[in-house]
Amino acid sequence: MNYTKRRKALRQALQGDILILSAAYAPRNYAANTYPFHQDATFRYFTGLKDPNAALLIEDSGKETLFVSVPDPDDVIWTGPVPSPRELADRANIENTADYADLGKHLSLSTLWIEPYDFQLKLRLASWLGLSAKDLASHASRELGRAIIALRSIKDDDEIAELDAAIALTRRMLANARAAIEPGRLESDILAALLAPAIAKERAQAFEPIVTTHGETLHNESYCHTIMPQDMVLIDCGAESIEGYCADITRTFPAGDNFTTRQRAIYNAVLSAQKAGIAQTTIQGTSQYDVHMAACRALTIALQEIGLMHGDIEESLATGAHALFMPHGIGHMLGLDAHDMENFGDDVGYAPGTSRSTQFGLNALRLHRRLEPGFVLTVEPGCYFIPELIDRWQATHHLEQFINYRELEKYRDSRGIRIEDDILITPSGSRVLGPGIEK
Ligand SMILES: [Mn+2]
Repeated sequence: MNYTKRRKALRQALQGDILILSAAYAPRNYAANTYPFHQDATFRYFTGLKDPNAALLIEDSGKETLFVSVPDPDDVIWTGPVPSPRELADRANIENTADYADLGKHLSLSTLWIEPYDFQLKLRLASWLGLSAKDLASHASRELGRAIIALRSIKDDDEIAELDAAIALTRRMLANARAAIEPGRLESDILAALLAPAIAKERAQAFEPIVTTHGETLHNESYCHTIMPQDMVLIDCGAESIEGYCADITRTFPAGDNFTTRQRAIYNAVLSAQKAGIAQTTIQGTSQYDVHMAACRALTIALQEIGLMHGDIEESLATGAHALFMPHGIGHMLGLDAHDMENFGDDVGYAPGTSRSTQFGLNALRLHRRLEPGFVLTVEPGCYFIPELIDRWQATHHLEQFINYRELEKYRDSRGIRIEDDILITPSGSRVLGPGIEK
């Protein structure tokens, strides 16, 4: 990774001194017992460093300084030898070093920075600048955020190689998990099988994996259910590469040898939506909104064939009736974060002058804008049967001109299916990243 080139590009995009903070340790129950440390993706993007309590200051003159905490000599008994500030700066090819404790003296109200999402860092930054934490948002530099987004959105060949490697490892995780699926086992048994190939390679997870027989709960974080013969197991997971790039893949497997007839019909509906979405990404100049709608159109057509929906397809799409079955967006950016750069809010996914729809379903579309070569994004349609949501819509006959509630009664316990792959936009179309994962 060419960190020097990235920093130069950032400096040339803006005028003023630029501050970029590393992440800090987050305490679990007291300061020295911490959650696993995870570096801030923007700091890592510009330095490659994985160390906490550091900061990069790029001055308008071009002078670059790495601020690092100077360790207490007695820390060596707990941590072993740690690299010196000079060694860290050399790794990132940064000329100057300074003590992190002095950082505040080098900042002014004209320094450009992005608002931290970590409350510890919010408080530190506020005290350095003489602001209150609640006033940080109004002083943060949206231009700096946009300049960072512009750089991080376009993945170069080194980054794509990392993403391919992360997906290759994720493929092995999914194969290991799939082989472990068997009625009578717990979801947590499958989680253990899923994680083993990554742990053996000392690789972190991009996010807490979802391993569930209740795929209709979109961010299900429990692993307590026993797998029953007619269940499906939905696994949404992603390993990190050595340099911290994230995979994000979802597959849904039958608990037994085969899906039931109804499960197969729904699976094929989701697969047709994913194929339509991926096909849309190959069209030059398309937007992720178009990808979303292409997938929703295919899903609506398939659900009409099953008998769960009816009525005019385009009218149905315009009202968002399909969101009863797919209440989320088609996908998001992927990179050093699984939801890449989402700490910058909708500046990542929405072009200036556009904003999120308020329609149920479309309001969850994180990425909307025109797709450009170098973008990496997910295409992850799903079909879910959320009994509480079905009941709520049915009680008011909501959009019944497009939804066949009587037929839906037979499917209400069908739970959820999602299929997700990671896509690179290329100058001539798009490519599904990774070695190909069976679906
Ligand atoms: Mn995803």
